Amino acid sequence: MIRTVSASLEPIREKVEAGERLDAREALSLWDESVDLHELGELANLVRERKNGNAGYYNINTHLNPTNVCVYRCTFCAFRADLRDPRGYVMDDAQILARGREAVDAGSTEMHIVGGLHHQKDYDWYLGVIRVLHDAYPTLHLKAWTPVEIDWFRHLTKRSVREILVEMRDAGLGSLPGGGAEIFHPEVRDKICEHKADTDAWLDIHRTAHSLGLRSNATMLYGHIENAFHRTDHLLRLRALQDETGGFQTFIPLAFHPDNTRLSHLSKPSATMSLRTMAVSRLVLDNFDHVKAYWIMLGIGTAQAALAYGADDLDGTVRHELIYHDAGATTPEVLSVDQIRRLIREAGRDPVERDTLYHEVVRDGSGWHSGAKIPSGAVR
Ligand code: V47
Repeated sequence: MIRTVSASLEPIREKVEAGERLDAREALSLWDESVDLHELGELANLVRERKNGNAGYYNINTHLNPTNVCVYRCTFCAFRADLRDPRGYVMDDAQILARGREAVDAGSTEMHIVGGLHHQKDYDWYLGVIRVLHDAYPTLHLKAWTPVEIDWFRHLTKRSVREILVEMRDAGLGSLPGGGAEIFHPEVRDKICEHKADTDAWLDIHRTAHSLGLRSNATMLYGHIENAFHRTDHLLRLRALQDETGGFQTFIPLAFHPDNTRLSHLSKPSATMSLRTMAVSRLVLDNFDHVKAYWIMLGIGTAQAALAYGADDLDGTVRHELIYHDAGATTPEVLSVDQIRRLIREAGRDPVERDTLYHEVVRDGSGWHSGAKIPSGAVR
């Protein structure tokens, strides 16, 4: 793939309007600052609207990071701790169950579970996290473990990824979150997270999950040492896997937060960079139904604006998020349902509560159930 190219937006506009796929050269050209950001946003908005109408999705969710102790030292991570670091913690079953109770009482439909790879915890401890939560709270969808954890479990157990995923699924795993993708290109990956699951492992674990009927998300960490070529390469690798499996639900571009990391000398990406990333992602990932503006890391204002630059989802009300807050995010710890609905309405969209697998959530006083599957856009 060529590394730099600048282009007028006109031929791309024609292709997007005709529902045609952008090629690698066109995708790369969209990052050039000579391409007007707002025109780009308008095109991405057209795609968003075709796929999702005027809906602005959100869910009610809670995070659980059972430990921050991690064998890896990714340069961008402020959350991890060494084994003997006073900041290090490990939750026991009682604490995990208390978090589950709190989630259910708050009306959460989903628990997002990721954590460090603890030097002294075996695979059964991680399996137990899923099992105790699912046994106690069977209606809570457990969106847990990225390929980084699954690859670590493979290393610990010497068993196949398929076997591990089947066992996790049988214990209550509902789907996989999108983390651990960072930047796939080895020129960057080898510098920011050289030891953890490599690109082929990341993609292959999602491929295996999809073949088992587990849906998943995908992310891209941008705004650090990568460039337009690496971001384009990342999106194209995801698009190719989605062509093969159709198992991804949502793409989430993640803006790098430098505070308390080994990359703290970098500044965080600007709002315009975030909006461009959202728009380019929406235009290139023509086979993804959803693009998420994760308000925790974008900040509320940029996340609202992103709903006009290709994003159709704000993630959730979120409680107990640590990864971004440890890295300097100044967003609140939690939004109320009224607040998130108001943010979506202010941005001109109709708020729709969804579950993790994109069914509309129906609430009837005390409880909730999943209603109709949210239709996916037929037009690219
Ligand atoms: O993989 C870590 C990123 C990811 C920093 O699937 C950082 O619905 C910025 O994947 N600055 C974890 N980013 C979070 C994640 C996620 C978030 C929301 C929704 C979903 C979903 C998934 O956070 C990591 C890494 O790429 N990250 N540290 C940092 N300092």
